[in-house]
Amino acid sequence: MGTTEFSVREPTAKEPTATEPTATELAGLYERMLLIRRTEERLSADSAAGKLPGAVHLYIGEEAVAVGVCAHLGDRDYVTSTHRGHGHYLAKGGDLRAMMAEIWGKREGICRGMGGSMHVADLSKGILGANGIVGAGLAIATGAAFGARLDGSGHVAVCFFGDGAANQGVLMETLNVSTLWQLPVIFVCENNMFSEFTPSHEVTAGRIADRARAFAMPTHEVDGNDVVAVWQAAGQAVERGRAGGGPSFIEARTYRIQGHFEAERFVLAGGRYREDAEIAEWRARDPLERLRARLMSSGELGPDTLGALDAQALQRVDDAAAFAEAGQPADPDLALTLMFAGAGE
Ligand SMILES: Cc1ncc(C[n+]2csc(CCOP(=O)(O)OP(=O)(O)O)c2C)c(N)n1
Repeated sequence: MGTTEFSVREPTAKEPTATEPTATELAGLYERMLLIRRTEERLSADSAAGKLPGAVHLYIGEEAVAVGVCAHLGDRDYVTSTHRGHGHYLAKGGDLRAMMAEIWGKREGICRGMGGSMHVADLSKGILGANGIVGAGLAIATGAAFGARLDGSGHVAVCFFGDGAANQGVLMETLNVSTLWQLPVIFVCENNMFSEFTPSHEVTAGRIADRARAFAMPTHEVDGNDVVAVWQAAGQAVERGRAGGGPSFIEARTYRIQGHFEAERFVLAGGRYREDAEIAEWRARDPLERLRARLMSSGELGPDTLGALDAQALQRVDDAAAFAEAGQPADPDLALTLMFAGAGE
């Protein structure tokens, strides 16, 4: 131990401790969650109206995870996302208009309309991309953290991934190498209890967080619908990563309120994979409503301010949707040129 450049983590006496968000921070968390929620409600409606060119996987009900984590990140920190990536992109500060245009397949999109919903990315904001390959972000984030470690920049990389992705072999590889090399990566497992139409308990053995514990990695298991709990765990993990304390693992238990993707009913053809009562139970734990109730009861934000924030979010979403609808269709000639780094610039 200690003979290589990258030493194995020794627990230190100075582990980060959880703090409480200020009233301003809480309001910021609420505003960001609200924007994601209203954006995706609009996408759901536009998908049902047949306006969107492809499938959209919505994050409704899971917003507290992305927002609670990304509140601690700056533009030079990295995130990798999943096929359910709009919330991560917006929580990390991605441009709403450019994301909407991307989902609509327009040239004005953040990837010129060539990527669509499952590939929203903005490298200038450290958003390394949503990804249709389940589990792919694990290795990408670990590589980004390796770069940050070599640069000594103090930046961290966050990998958001699902409980389904937690069953990919690459999780073991990245837990191993990030521990061995003490990389500033934060693994955030969004355990929403389903992998497509299969309940987690049918395909996942043991507790997911225990996989990280096997590497003696600092691990947090949190209520993913409680943005403050997520914010606190992420704050500790980010602080640890920036200070050279190596990787952390957060398992956030949450639930996706919408289907695996919008219009899934056409695939299911009348088949069912979850009960209405279960969805209702989770609706009652809606992370946005919980934060709203907390802000109201503590008197931190009154009904007028909350109403104004709602109107503002809706206005931003309307503006972005109009921008996307009025955009130019993506240029098919870019399909080959954009295959290669540096091409098409
Ligand atoms: C490597 C790979 N295997 C399978 C799929 C098909 N697939 C798409 S989404 C998904 C479920 C992923 O579940 P989870 O990681 O829990 O994410 P969630 O959809 O619940 O957010 C699967 C199996 C894929 N896209 N990539």
